[in-house]
Amino acid sequence: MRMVFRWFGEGNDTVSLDHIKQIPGVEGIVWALHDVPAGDEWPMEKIIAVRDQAAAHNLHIDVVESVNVHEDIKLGLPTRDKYIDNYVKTIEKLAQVGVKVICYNFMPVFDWARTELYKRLEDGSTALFFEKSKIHGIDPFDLVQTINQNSSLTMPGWEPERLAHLTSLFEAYRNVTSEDLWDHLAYFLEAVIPTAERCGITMAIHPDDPPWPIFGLPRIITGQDSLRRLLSLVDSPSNGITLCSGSLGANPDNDIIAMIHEFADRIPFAHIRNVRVYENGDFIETSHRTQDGTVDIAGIVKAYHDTGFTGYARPDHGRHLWGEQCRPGYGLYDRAMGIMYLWGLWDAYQKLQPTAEKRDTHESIA
Ligand code: DNO
Ligand code: MN
Repeated sequence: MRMVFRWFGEGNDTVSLDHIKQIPGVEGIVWALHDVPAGDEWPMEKIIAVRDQAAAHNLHIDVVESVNVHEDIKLGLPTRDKYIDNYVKTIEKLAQVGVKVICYNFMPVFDWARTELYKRLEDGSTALFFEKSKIHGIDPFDLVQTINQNSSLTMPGWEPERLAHLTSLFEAYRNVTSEDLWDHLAYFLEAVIPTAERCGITMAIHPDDPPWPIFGLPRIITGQDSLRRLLSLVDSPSNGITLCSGSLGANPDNDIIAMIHEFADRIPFAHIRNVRVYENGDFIETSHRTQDGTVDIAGIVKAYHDTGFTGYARPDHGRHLWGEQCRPGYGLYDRAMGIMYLWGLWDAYQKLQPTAEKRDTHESIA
């Protein structure tokens, strides 16, 4: 398990590379050019700037999260080909600086969706929260109108400046079924995977978060069956998965341990975090510790250990602690503690039963 840490870039993150460097066992950053719009080709000089910043701290840039997919690709519009072209060029450039894994997602319109960013937990910390009733059964067109009339209803991702655009996006998705979305994903992967394979890069899809359709928009990467289908779209080692325990764990029917065993050789990147799912389907993000949520993090780390996982892993979202002002979900403290919990589990499993990875290291030393 190779530990990495998400970093949003100079001036765009409250956590510094100096901080990251001090977390035990972190060897690289998970990064992206957050100021480049989805669909554009990434400029080489900006890529090199991040590489140099990381290198100055002895951190690698092997994992990119995310090169975002333009909506026209997800919608299957004729204009998609030029955005796919740009995507292919970006893959080639990232390969030139040594990138190994590109995380992406195929969620229409929204990335992760939550109803509250700072929900108070019993311990006084705050965390991202999803209240099902606030989202389900709501017609997106009504919602846009309601938000337009009452700005206090604004939710993350629903900032007023996005709203005009949102209405037309919802309009565009009106007749896009989940089968259409699968077709568009297959078209995208058929176009980009050969380049990724030639460049030694693995594309790693992030599951939908939460893993079910919202606002009438289709969502397709939701569990074990859909991950199996994803892998079958293009049969290549470069067509892989970012297995996110928190996203998938929001649906208690998802057996993440079974997924790790089934897809072991196709998971180049693991997101490991916990959530607490309530009986009514609401969920809140918690500390990484197994007992604090409803996802069996200890069992998940054991599954990675038992399958000889040699990929990259990062703690995912964390709570906001000790008054830290940070990007929602991306503070320093809880993610750093999360890493120590993951290492604690990993090291204990390694001591009890060394995996292939450890045996390899021993052999190469001998
Ligand atoms: C949620 C997070 C996501 C993730 C993107 C990947 O679990 O990891 O925000 O970064 O969906 O594209
Ligand atoms: Mn994740």
